[in-house]
Amino acid sequence: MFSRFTRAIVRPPARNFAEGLTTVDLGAPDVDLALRQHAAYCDALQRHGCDVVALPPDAQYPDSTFVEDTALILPGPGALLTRPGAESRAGEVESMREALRPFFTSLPQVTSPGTLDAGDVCEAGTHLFIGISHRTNADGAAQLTAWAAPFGYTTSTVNVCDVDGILHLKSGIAALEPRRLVLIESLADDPAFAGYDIVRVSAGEEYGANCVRVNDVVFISGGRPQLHTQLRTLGYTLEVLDMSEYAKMDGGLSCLSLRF
Ligand code: CIR
Repeated sequence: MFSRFTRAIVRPPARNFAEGLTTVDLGAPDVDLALRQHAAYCDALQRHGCDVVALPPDAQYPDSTFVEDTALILPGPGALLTRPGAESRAGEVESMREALRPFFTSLPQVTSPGTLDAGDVCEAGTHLFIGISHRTNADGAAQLTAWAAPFGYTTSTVNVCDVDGILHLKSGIAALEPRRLVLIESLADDPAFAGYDIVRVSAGEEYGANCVRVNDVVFISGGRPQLHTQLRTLGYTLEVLDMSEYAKMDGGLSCLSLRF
């Protein structure tokens, strides 16, 4: 079974969203459109069972709308604050600590020399795939493993440093069930995923791999018709969301919320 979410923490982008980090060349985001897309995303979270806590936009950190990177929340161990791999994002964790305090009695944090962006962590039941990326290092992965293992979680690492078009592991993978993964072609044959039921994302639709199971539906970005058909054929109900302005800043759909 997949855990059901009842809460989500989000943070709308600030007016200087375009000053955040990006490796893609899709032009500057339109902040007003990004805000409308964010509102639609929050509305979808609410319609599918989540109480949404919206933190105020924070212009000090233009990437801070991507709240998922700052903490990992798992049934059992609770919440782990991360240590983001990009220096300009390190300070985002402090306000997340305050936002999570009402919900978790203990809030440990990844410490130096470890770095971890939670966008690099894909939870498939009680197995965690951890991407070793330009943001997450082996020490960060080891700290996450030590935190989660006492609660029955296993982990494995997948090196995505040289995978084209991938900022974080979850830019190219989603777990829809404990044993079913959506994967981009360049990751689909990685031995780490052997034995899993794999939904392969067609060329040109890679951004769609960053979809999220939210209770009874799958949130997925618009404009990926083949992947939509593949998932509907498997019996999933889709909540299709326009993510164009977040894609311009290298952000996927999962990064816009912390769900628990
Ligand atoms: C960054 O480079 O950190 C942001 N512009 C995008 C982060 C996206 N987060 C995610 O995929 N988990």
